[in-house]
Amino acid sequence: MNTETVALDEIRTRAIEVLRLNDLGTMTTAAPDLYPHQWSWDAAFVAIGLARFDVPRAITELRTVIDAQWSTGMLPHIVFSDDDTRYFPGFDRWGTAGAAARPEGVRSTGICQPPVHAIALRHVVDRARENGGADQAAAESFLRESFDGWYAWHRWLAGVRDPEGVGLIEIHHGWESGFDNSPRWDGPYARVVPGDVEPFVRKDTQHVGNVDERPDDAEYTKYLWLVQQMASVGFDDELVERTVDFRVRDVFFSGIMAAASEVLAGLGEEIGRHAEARELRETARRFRDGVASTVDPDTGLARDYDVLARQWISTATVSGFAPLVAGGDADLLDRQRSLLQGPDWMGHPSLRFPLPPSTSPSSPAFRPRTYWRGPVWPFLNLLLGWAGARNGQFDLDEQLRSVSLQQLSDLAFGEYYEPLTGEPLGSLSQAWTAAAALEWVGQTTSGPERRP
Ligand code: 2M8
Repeated sequence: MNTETVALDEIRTRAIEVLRLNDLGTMTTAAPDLYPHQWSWDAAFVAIGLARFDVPRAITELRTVIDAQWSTGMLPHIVFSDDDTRYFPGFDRWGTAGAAARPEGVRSTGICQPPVHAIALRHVVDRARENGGADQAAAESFLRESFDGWYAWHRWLAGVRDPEGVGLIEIHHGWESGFDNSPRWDGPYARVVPGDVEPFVRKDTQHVGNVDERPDDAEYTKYLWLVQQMASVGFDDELVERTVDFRVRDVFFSGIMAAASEVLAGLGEEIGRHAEARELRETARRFRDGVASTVDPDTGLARDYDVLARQWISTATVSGFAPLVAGGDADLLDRQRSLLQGPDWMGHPSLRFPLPPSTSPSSPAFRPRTYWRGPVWPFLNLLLGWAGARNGQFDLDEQLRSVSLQQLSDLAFGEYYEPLTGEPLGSLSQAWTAAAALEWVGQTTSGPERRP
């Protein structure tokens, strides 16, 4: 056994331990202390990792996500476990108890996160088919059983969050983007003026090494104000849009929407759902075009759009690479790939590892230790690598995979990493980081199935 194989075996073993540590049976907590519940897009990445060693458990993870689906089609961003002690804001504070569309018996929030789920389901089905036998039967049966749910989710997003058909998803909270306190949202949040926010005591700051890594109390007050606004109208889709002080077309969310709609179309075709597949391919095209239309000709980066202020958002964050995720025009993808590998991003000379930081180190908004304002997020690199391989950019996929594995050989499975020092920050034993590691190790050891 050479050194690389030993290291990979160890990463795999420890990553499995992390997923087991976070396993509550039917859901995997996003992190052991900081996040003791199931988050929607974390669960999708977790399912990708689980599928590398336990296909039935990967199916269970996705089943928990889909079982929490609201009658509108929305998938809530958190499905709460029974642990009401360690996370704020918990189920009671969300005010979703009386929301008409929430399925009875499932405690959840009333907002959503990016739709990575179909991409996860694709991975689960592929791993199950490689294994054959009971795994294959279970995954194929789950695909048939759950397809209508995923399809309804995509229809809800396309219809309710892009009613004008511009090919961009509108979000109503930074938490919906998953990039919570990214400098992308500084402009929109600067215009949110909270009314009376009920008093609160945060818990997140107790679980990280330094409170400066997390959003501050003023930011949290705005986050809670938006929740209160949505709760005041029972999380009704139409009323929320008219009420809430944060309305932004999120380009990265939209890129994922394009990619996942294409993937879901392919899964639909495999089970004979041709009409739905045609519609999903059309949805994918609409969002690919929508994402491409936001690209700033000066910077080459895609942009969000602040609906209330009628302004483009041009901060240099990794979300500017939404076209790579969405797919589409070969020239645009080539330009984006060069930009990503260039000196403002992965090629920046100060980086410990050549991996994309969440904000460009060349931007004045870059904060290397603060959550979504600069650190490297391994799960995002998995997504970018997957997209790169799908786009035929195998060098990008390979670089992201091999360098990320070097970074993760510290075995801390940090929530995010300091880009200049490589230090793990936020929560350790973060589930989707372990899952990303498992997927990368699996790709290396089980053969180059995604490469030419
Ligand atoms: C972070 O977000 C939650 C709120 O949803 C939080 O800070 O309390 C984000 O990184 C988000 O993208 C992620 O899904 C979640 C759980 O890992 O944590």
